[in-house]
Amino acid sequence: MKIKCGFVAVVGKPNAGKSSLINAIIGEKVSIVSPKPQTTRNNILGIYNSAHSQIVFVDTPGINKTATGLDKFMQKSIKGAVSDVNVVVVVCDITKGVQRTELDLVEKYNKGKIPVVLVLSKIDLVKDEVVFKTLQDLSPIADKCEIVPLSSSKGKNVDTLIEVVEKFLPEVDEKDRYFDQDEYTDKPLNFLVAEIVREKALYYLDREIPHGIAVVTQRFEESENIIEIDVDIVCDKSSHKAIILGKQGSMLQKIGHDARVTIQKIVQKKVMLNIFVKVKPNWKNNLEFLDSLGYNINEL
Ligand SMILES: Nc1nc2c(ncn2[C@@H]2O[C@H](COP(=O)(O)OP(=O)(O)OP(=O)(O)O)[C@@H](O)[C@H]2O)c(=O)[nH]1
Ligand SMILES: [Mg+2]
Repeated sequence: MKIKCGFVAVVGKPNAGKSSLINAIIGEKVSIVSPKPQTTRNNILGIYNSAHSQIVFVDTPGINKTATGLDKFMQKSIKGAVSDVNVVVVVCDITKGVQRTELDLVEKYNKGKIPVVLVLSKIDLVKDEVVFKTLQDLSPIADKCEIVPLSSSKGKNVDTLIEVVEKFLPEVDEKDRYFDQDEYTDKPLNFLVAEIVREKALYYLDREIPHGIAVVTQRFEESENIIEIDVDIVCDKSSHKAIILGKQGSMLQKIGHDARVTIQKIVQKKVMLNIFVKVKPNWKNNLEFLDSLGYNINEL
């Protein structure tokens, strides 16, 4: 039997709702989400499987121009994601409106003959009139892309996006699908665990601190009834370490508690989570350390 099968890059500004959209499509937590921009740091695959299709969505970091080794890795990841895909989905937060960045992306991929879908995200936050008006304003580019307004939080119109994307995908023999049908991401559980700790840290910490941390899983031991996990939160300065720990360890306790609850839901097992905070000055420019985190610019 033939199925529709292909790769779809999901790109857009930081905080546009890319990772939320991929989680809504897959129905599992594949990629972490936070109210702060620059949450996603590397390309993460979310694999959508249905009876008649397999669509591999590539979540990417938000488009941004800054200069540390990590930032360069993140921006190169986006370029890597859009080379060789069947479709590009450009996500635009409708509450911010469609701006130059999104229009330029549509133009660029349209010229490169890659089908483009412009997603207007977070429509649950605006009145219907705003959606109509935005669609009207986009009529000059309507021949260059498909436009899908949707809400990942409410699951509204997410199925429409899947239908639109499937139209552009090639038909292949079902035995030629890229991944087994029960796979839904390319990342191992210990990566997701570290990301969930980073998600909770992003939620609780302020200013530059959440963006100045990396989280690494050091130990992941599963026995019949329990999973024991050790993770390091690595930060730039000892003053940051003090804030991450909080008064008598209260901040770390909150991060650890929330992370454990989320991880337990995913693994369906009791979890013992130990978090250690370590200082590694200027780690964002330490290529060896970035490499150990999986942020290897040479592999893109
Ligand atoms: N109300 C509402 N909020 C949403 C929706 N989609 C995403 N959000 C919120 O928008 C914020 C950013 O979402 P993310 O999915 O992390 O955005 P992103 O584009 O992946 O961001 P980066 O990884 O930083 O580039 C989070 O607070 C989400 O909860 C939606 O459909 N409705
Ligand atoms: Mg993201």
